[in-house]
Amino acid sequence: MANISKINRKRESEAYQAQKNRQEIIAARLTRRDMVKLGLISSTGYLVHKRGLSAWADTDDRAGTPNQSVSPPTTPFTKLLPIMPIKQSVASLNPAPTVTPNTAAGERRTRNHQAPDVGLPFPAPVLYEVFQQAGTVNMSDQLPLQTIWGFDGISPGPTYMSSYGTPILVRNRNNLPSNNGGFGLNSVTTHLHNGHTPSESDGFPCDSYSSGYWYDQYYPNVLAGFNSTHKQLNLPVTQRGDINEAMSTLWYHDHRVDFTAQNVYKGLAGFYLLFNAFDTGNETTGFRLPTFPAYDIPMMFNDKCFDLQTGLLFFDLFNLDGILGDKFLVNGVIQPVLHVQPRRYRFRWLNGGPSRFYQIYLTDLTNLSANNQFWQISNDGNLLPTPVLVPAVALGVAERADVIIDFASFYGTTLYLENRQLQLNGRGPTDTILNAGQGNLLLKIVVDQPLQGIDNSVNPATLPLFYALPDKTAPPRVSREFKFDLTRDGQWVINDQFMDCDTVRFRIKQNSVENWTLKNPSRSRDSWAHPIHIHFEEFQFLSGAPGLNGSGDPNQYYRRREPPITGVANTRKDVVRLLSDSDVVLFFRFRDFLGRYPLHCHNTIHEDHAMMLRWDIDTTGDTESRP
Ligand SMILES: [Cu+2]
Repeated sequence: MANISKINRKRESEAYQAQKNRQEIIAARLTRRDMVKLGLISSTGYLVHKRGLSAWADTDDRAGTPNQSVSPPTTPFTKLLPIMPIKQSVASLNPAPTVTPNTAAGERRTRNHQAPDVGLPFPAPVLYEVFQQAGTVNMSDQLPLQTIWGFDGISPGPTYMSSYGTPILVRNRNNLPSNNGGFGLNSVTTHLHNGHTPSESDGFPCDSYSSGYWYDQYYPNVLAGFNSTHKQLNLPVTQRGDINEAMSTLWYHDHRVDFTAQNVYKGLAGFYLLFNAFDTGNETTGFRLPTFPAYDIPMMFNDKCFDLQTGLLFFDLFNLDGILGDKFLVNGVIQPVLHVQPRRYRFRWLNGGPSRFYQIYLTDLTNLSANNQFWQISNDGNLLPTPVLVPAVALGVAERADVIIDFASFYGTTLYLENRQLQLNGRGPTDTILNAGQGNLLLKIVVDQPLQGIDNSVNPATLPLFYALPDKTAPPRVSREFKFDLTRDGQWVINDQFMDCDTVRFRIKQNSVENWTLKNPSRSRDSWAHPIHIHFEEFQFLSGAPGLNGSGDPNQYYRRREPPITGVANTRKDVVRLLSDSDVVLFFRFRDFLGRYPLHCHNTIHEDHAMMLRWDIDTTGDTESRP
């Protein structure tokens, strides 16, 4: 034991020294090109080991330190889980919103709002104004106060509570400071992941704007198909569309090209919930899901690093694999506590990144052999056809899962949300699921509150039916193939090319069907995994769905080849965990709006370096099969 702890101390000290050296390079403002000239970057694109720059120092990363950072110790479970405030609308905006960009008044939008073109009301009936600004927060009582960048100065930002049929307009004002404290760029563009949003309001990565300017974003809150496959002329335009395309748990975050990882890590992210006549937010109506916000709690998971000496939030600009933090936050606080009543709760889980893959279990530390199953009711933004009983939920970056946990039989018990996915570096998860109690404890849940009234929420064990799945048998107009790969010099590419704002890699014909094959050719078992996100439309799997949560065998979640699609995997999604040596085939229908959108890896480090591409929807489309 003594030897192991001595080795661990040596590795910690090496990792810390490497971190300090990298900070000095950051302070010196050397560009990547400067570093290549100075010999600080190797021919494979990585920081050289011998100068004590690599996070891996001289250790073998497969067996070595399980984290790339060494943060100061913190005492877990002393602070309550923050519940983010609900964003309040405003009666009016000054100046009033305009269809054409109001450049003279400081707006930085470049295209007209499409809403009037498709018959949607303009201005939207509900208006918001949000300020992106610096804020000071307490992430742990053992750490100094941290400066974050947040929507309205908090992180996560306020939660939007929206309804289908009611379009909203959000005026985003960029009031971020020029002093970034070591990382972050005060130029932003906000993406609503995965809204059915017209391009000019989608937060396209290259639609960024500087501090002092603003941008109006129109969110139609309308079902996909409203202007195409389900244009029901007997209904008002805001009521049209395919109910089987309804979404529930979305989130918004900065998407600035090349700086998404830094800006989101700095705090620019929040929840956006969509309700309708079925998913009402009231457990006595519709699908009778637990009432929001009393029993319906959004939870954003992030892992972060803190400087060992200063205790300040640290972002390693030279880690190009993906950043793994050794501190686990839920809603902006390290390892918080939640007190609950003995009844059913809906938790909305979101992996907010930057890079880690989670597999989340419900652990009782006094009974480690217990299999505390719970109900998964959604996968990314939408409800499953019916609840699925699962032992755990796997989440790549940006994936969401809504779950229902019934605490009725746990009164007097303390439970933990535990991430048992072993991951050793930012490249992707290992195949190992740790034993109960050996993983990362994320949240302490104490079932000690008196039950208030009756639990009127639906019992998932009765297998209530939510939405059906949209048809996916229509033949594609085009089939396209995308290879997610690493170049010899350590850069990420899609079909051997980098992101370029001005290059339209392919054009989709509006309202057409496409089949996309996504391939990850990396071979070795611990090599790259990519959580791939496609904007604007959800997809369904035609083959190869990874993360077959409903199988009952948690270890199957990360097997390379999956059995036929059933259970949770048979659903709509907007992120696919593209594991090494795997490929998937996806069904898409691109409807309703025109314009530019991206496809990218949501390991935000990969995204920024530059595993992303631009595609456009227009009225003619092309037939590029390998764009
Ligand atoms: Cu990636």
